[in-house]
Amino acid sequence: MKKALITGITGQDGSYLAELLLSKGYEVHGLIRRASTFNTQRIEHLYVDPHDDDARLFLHYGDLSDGARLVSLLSRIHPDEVYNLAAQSHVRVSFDEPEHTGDTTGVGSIRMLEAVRLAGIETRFYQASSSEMFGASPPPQNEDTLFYPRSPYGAAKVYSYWVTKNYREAYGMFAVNGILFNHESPRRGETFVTRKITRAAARIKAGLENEVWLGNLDAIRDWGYAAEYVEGMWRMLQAETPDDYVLATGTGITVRDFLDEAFSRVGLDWHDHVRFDPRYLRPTEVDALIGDASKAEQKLGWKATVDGRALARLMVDADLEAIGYEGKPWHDVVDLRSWRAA
Ligand code: NAP
Ligand code: G4F
Repeated sequence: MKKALITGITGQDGSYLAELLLSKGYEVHGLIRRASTFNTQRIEHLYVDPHDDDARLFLHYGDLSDGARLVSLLSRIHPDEVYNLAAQSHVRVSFDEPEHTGDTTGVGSIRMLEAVRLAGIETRFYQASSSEMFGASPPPQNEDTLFYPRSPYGAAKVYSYWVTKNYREAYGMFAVNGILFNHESPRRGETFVTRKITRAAARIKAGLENEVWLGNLDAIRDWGYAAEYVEGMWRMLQAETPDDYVLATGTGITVRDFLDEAFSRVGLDWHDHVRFDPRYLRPTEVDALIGDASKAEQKLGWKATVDGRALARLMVDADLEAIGYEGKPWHDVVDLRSWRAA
């Protein structure tokens, strides 16, 4: 049985990846942070009491800021594959907490790589690199595009990208960078723009609220479906040789287009509900990210099938369901409030 260690297992991607690896028969180990409240909601459905004989998911307390703990865990677990997904992953927040972002999203990656080296284990290493590294470089962006990060988050990811490549070259480690463009899902954190929009569309439709405050609507993003992207991560670690790959849909739409699609799904006009708050602007913005994933298609046989508009519909439906609506098309429900009261 293959063993994998996932950092960031409680996050959006970590939960889908854990699901995928368990379905492939792996024993999965996850690093989780100690918190005063439960932070494992996204993986609750996968959890089996570790005392049970058939348990294959094991969680360990740890933090990317604690290098010694990472060494001891890696020495003990001896994973065949390590997926380093943990990070302070919010771009806007990285302007508020630049030092913390550098410590986790940047230096955290070299702590993981160094832990693999010091533990003296043979393992394949995946680094969650990001299209934010391209920043101001115009689209389409691929593996050869110049990095020009526009945030402390983007700069920290560039550092992680290069140390991953360096450990591959310096120590012959099977270490790869997955340069992933934005990918979303019903499990997306509620403060990223897609989820903020789909959640608001559902709640406004249900009469639970009436407006949502947003920042820049002109930014273009290449939004794909997270459940498909974790398959690409896994394929990168199954390749014969280590290499870096872009994963993207190849189609970019604006935040405004995403709003249109999400609100139309529930028969609303977003102009009636969206308000502008400059708090959500970034000191420097990334105007347009549209990826060219042809290398991943050719070498890994990976291709995205869900684009940004389909994703908006899928996420709105899931958010309707989350507030009590049970899966019929939205137009079957004339007024969710009366439906809920019934
Ligand atoms: P996410 O939902 O924000 O999850 C981040 C995960 O990292 C959570 O499990 C979080 O734990 C954990 N974490 C944060 N700081 C940590 C620390 N100091 N030590 C240990 N764990 C820590 O992010 P995601 O969307 O799944 O993204 C996964 C990775 O891919 C991230 O590295 C992100 O930067 C990168 N990425 C994401 C996208 C995207 O569009 N989603 C695109 C490109 C790259 P808690 O649950 O306790 O907070
Ligand atoms: O949803 P976002 O916060 O995602 P962003 O900044 O593109 O970063 C995400 O994708 C990266 C890959 O390119 C990941 F590496 C990173 O970890 C993260 O997952 O913002 C998308 C766009 C931005 O242009 C932002 O200015 O939406 C714009 N936006 C407009 N109003 C907003 C809002 N973003 C947020 N979060 N909240 C708003 O109210």
